[in-house]
Amino acid sequence: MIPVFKDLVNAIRFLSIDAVQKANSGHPGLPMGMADVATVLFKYYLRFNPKNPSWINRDRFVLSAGHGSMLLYSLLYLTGYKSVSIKDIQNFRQLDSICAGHPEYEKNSGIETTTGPLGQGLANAVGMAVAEEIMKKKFGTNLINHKTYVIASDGDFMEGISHEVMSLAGHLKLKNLIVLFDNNKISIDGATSLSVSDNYKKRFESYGWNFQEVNGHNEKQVSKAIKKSLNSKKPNLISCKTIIGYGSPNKSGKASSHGSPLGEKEIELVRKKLKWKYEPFKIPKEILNEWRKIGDRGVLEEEKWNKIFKKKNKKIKEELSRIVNNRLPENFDKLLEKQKEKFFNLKSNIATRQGSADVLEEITKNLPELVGGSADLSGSNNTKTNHSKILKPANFNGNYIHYGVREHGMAGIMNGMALHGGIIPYGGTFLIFLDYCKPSLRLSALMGLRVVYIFSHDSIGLGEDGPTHQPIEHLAHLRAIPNLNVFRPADTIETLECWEIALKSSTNPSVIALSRQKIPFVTETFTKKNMSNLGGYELKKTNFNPEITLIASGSEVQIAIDALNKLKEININSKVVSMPCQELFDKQSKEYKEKVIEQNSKKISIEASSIFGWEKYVGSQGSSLGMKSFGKSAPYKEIYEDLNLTSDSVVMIAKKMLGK
Ligand SMILES: Cc1ncc(C[n+]2csc(CCOP(=O)(O)OP(=O)(O)O)c2C)c(N)n1
Repeated sequence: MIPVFKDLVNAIRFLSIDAVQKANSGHPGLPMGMADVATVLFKYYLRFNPKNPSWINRDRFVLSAGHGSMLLYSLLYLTGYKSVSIKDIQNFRQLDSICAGHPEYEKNSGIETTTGPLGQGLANAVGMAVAEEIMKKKFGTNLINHKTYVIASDGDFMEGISHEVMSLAGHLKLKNLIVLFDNNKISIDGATSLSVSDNYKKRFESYGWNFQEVNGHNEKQVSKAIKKSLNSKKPNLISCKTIIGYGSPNKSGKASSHGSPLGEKEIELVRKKLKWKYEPFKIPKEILNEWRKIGDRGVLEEEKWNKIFKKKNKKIKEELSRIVNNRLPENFDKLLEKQKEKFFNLKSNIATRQGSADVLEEITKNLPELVGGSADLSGSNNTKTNHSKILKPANFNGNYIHYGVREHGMAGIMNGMALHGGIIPYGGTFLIFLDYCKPSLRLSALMGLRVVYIFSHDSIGLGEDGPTHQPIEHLAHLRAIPNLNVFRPADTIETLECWEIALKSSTNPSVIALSRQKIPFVTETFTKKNMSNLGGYELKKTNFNPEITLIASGSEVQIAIDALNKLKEININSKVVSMPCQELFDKQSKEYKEKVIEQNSKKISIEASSIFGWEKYVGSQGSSLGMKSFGKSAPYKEIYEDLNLTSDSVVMIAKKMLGK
């Protein structure tokens, strides 16, 4: 038997429907409908090496419509990735199988990103395409020059994030981005005409994209369209008209094939219709070999690339492997140390957003892999420095992105850049607008990506902009997300320390929450040690046996210090613990934690934010001073007074606690 194109395609279809049937859950419709398109892509165009899924110059393939995960797992198995075996496919959706319900990013596996929340993959792909262009500019077209392909579905384009990222991609002229749209006009509730009447051609063309439309079941048409995209000057969208659940006599073209097993009887009918006479999970040797040959092509591709790489000068080779392997420059620690000393000598009473700008001024000069940006708040977040060079349309010689007012897009794009490798993304907005980018931030944490979120204007301390702009529940919300460090530094020293930790955290994202208002310098003694790395530490105390432990973060550390001084005047001994990062403090030893938060003392936490979560430090006998309502519009000092977030309130609480 000599396999033909249709045999390769049907291998995907049957692996997918049989796996979904065995799991008794999953989405057969998309893999059945997009199997032709995916086969054209993998057979003729995609440059990838299953033997080395991390090859830096591979084409990226993103399945944005993550519910169609069996399409991806089938492709990985068929082309010979070690990460996905036939056993894994048989274990689709079972505990610890790499073939999870929706694709979950795993380094070196061929699963390039975690998808499932619609629209996210599209955003990641834009980030990957940006990263590719930036790295190409740095290392030259013969080292970095690849495409980013995406399969996206109706739902991806309904989501708001798609508008944000496609608009930016069009603006930037990301020509190496090719999106294959599974235009089957069906979603869960039924026909997409229930909710959409967009003119896709006009929509995408108005963003500055190339638009083509083809029959997604016609090999030649799909291939011709991809070929045409390869030489375009703009991002490309190929609308592939497909039939969801293709091949199913009773369910194709219907929402019923979208998200549940077809059923044994229907699968039998599909087998007959598509003339597939093989048992579930049995791919005939000839067909498997044909697929494996497609995978093997990539070995040669990478070998060719390796030869070019070897001929490059030492500096380029070392720099590329340094950034791809997440290593910071050798002199990096020294630079920070010097800056820390400078900050300590200056003792500046400045807003932490300004402190962050001072840190960035130094690191943007010395860390070429750092790519910053802001969602139209550059001057407020202080993310742009004298060494920031702006990325312009079709000109990627830079390290700073004006994302426009697109917080969600920014976060999804940052994930894509981090996933691509060779880039450390940071991006800014106000902490309140976490609400506008949280779905992507959650995925940064889930995937364990080094992405740095700069969230300034971190409390009622921002003042006059009022309650719409004053975050209340946001820190508690962030602290509830696993694998995320939430920093709220108290002065320039802590700000520098938090930045250092964020840049060195290669398996988790970081949020650095920064004040708008000026705050006093609070560090008492100079040490080279990164104290913020302990999460919380003793900053000041009046006696060896404090009766009160005051725990505060960020701008409220000063309130704690004032309270300590006032308590001293009335002969109450206390101590102040600065807690820039609860997550890191929680990781310390029991002894350390009990030493810092004196067990025999009464505890009070102070933070201009929801008190939710502080119970774990103050205990049932303690007290938390914070926000129980929304904020107010007024000069910030008046808001603090009005809401009793003052050192006098702390003193009153302390006295009451001690019965004095
Ligand atoms: C952000 C988000 N909202 C909702 C869902 C649940 N969901 C999964 S697929 C889907 C839509 C399916 O339609 P389409 O994208 O056209 O996929 P197809 O039916 O063609 O497979 C929805 C609403 C999701 N995965 N992500």
